[in-house]
Amino acid sequence: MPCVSSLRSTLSRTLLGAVAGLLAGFTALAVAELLAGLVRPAAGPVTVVGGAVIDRTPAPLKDFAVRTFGENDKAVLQLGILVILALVAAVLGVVSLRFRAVGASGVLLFGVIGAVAALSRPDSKGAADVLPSLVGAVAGALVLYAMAGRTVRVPASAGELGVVHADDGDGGGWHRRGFFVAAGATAVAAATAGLLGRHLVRRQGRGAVASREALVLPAPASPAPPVPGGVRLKVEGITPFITPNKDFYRVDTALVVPKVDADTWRLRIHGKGVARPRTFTLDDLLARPMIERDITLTCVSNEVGGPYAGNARWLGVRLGELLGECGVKPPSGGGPADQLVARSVDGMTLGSPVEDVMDGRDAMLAVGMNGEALPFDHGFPVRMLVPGLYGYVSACKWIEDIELTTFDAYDPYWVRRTWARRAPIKTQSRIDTPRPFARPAAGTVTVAGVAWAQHRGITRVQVRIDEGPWQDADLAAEDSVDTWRQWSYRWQAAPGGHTIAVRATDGTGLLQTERRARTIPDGASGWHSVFVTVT
Ligand SMILES: Nc1nc2c(c(=O)[nH]1)N[C@H]1C(S)=C(S)[C@@H](COP(=O)(O)O)O[C@H]1N2
Ligand SMILES: [Mo]
Repeated sequence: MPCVSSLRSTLSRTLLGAVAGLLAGFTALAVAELLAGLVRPAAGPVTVVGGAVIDRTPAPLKDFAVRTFGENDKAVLQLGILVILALVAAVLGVVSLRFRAVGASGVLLFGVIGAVAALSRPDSKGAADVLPSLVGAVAGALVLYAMAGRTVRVPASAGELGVVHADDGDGGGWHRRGFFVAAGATAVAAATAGLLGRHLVRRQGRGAVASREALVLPAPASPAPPVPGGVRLKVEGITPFITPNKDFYRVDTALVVPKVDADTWRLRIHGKGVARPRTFTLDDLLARPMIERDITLTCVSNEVGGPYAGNARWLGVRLGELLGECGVKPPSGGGPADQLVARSVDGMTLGSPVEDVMDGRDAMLAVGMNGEALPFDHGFPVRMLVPGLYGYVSACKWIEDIELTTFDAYDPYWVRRTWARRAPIKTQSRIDTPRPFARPAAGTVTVAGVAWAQHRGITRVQVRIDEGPWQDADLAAEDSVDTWRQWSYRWQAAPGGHTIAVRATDGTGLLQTERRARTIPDGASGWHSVFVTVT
C-alpha cells in the first residue's frame, strides 16, 4: 500500500518538523533567559513583548483584562504569548522541512521583533536590552536549521512514527533515533541554559532582598492618631478595616516586579521652579521625621462594587515639606509648576497636581506598609501616596525621580492612553455582604460593606430595598477622612427576590451620584446593588 505508507510518512515527517520547530523555540527562549539573567531580568523576550503589548493595549481592552482576569491578567498575557510562540515555532518547523532557510529566518525575525519591543519599553536601558531576544533567536535558528537538515533527508521508507530503526548510518540523514537523540540533547542543553538564567536573575535580586530585610523602620515622629474603637464592625463577610499586605490589591504594568537595592537607590527631585534640586538616599529619607497614617488607596479601574481598593497604615516622609526644602512653591503660592511627574525604575510615569501634594494633606513618600518595609509588589523601597487621588495619578511605586512640570507640557503614561489628567477619587459605597445571588434565610439579614471618599470623608450611608425608601445605615466610627468607613444595616427580610442598593454622602455634603459611568476616563460611578433570594 504505497499510498497509505507515503501519507503516513508525510504525517510523521510533519510531526518531526513541528517538534524541531518547538525545540528551536524552546532553545531560543532558554538562551534568551540566560542572557536576560546576565543583562537584565526585565529584558527577556516574553517580558519585553508582554510589556510592549501592555503599552499598546487600548484602555477599554486593558480594563476588560483587569475585570476578567483580575490580578492574573499578567499570567494570562504571558501564557498567551507563549502559546502563540509555540504555534508559530511549530509552523516554522514544518516549513523548514521544505525551505530550511525560510524556517530559520522566521525564527530570526521573531528575535528582531523581541529586540524592537525591548527598545520600545519605557524602562529600556539601551542596546544591551536587545541581546536576550537576538542571541536567543540566533540559537533557535541554528537549531532549526540543523534539525531540518536531518529530518528532510530521512528516506520515506525509513519508517513511520515510533518505529526505531536499528541501523543508523545510511549517511544521508538521521533516522528517527538519531533525530530524537539530537533533539533530546538540544533540549537538555537549552533547559540548562534556561535554569542558569533563572538562577542568575534570583542572584541579582538577592542584594535587594537583603537590603529589605536589613531595613529597620524608624519610629514615627507623628504616629497615626489612635483608631477609634468603633471603626471595625463585627459583621461576617465585611471587608476588614485594615487590608493585610498579602491581600492588598496590586495593579501595575510590571511583568517582572522591580527588585531595587535600597543601598543604591536614589531619588532625584528637579524641574521647573525647583530652586534647589536634590538627590536623596534612603538614609536621607529615614533620617527625617516620619509620619504614620492610615490611607485608603483606590484604583481608577475599579468598577462599581469592585475589589481594587485597600486600606493600610503607611509610614513615610511628608512630600510637601521635602518639595518645600527644594524650593518648590505650589501654583497658589506663585510656583510655575502645576504638575508633579513621578517616575519609577521601570519607566512608569504618574502625574499629580502640585497643589494637592502641597496643600497640607498627608501626601507622602512611604517606606513602610502595615508595620513592615514596603513589599516588593507594592513599591520597595519607596512609593508615593496622595490621599484623595486615584493610584494612577499619585501612587508611584519603585519611585526614583520627581520632576516638576506643567500639565500643558507633559502627559504621563496613562494620560497618553486616554485616561484623565486629573482624577480625584469618586465617592463610592460597596455592599460586601450578602454576596450577589446569595440565598439568606428570612428574618434579620445584616447588610454591610464599606464606603470611601478619600480626603472628604463619609458622613452618611443609605440602603434601599427594592423600590422602598432610602434608610440610614449604621456607620462605624471614622478613622480619618482619608480612609474608608464600614457600615451596616439590619434588614428584616421577607422571602422572595430582592435588590439591595447602597449610596453614600461625602464630607462636603455631596450625595454619591447615581449616574453610571465606566472606569474610563476618570473612574466608575453609580450605585452598587446586589440581587438576593431570601428563602
Ligand atoms: N511604577 C508603577 N507604579 C504604579 C503603577 C504602575 O503600573 N507602575 N500603577 C499605579 C496604579 S494604577 C495603582 S492603582 C497603584 C496600585 O498600588 P498597589 O499595587 O500597591 O495596590 O499603583 C500605582 N503605581
Ligand atoms: Mo490604578
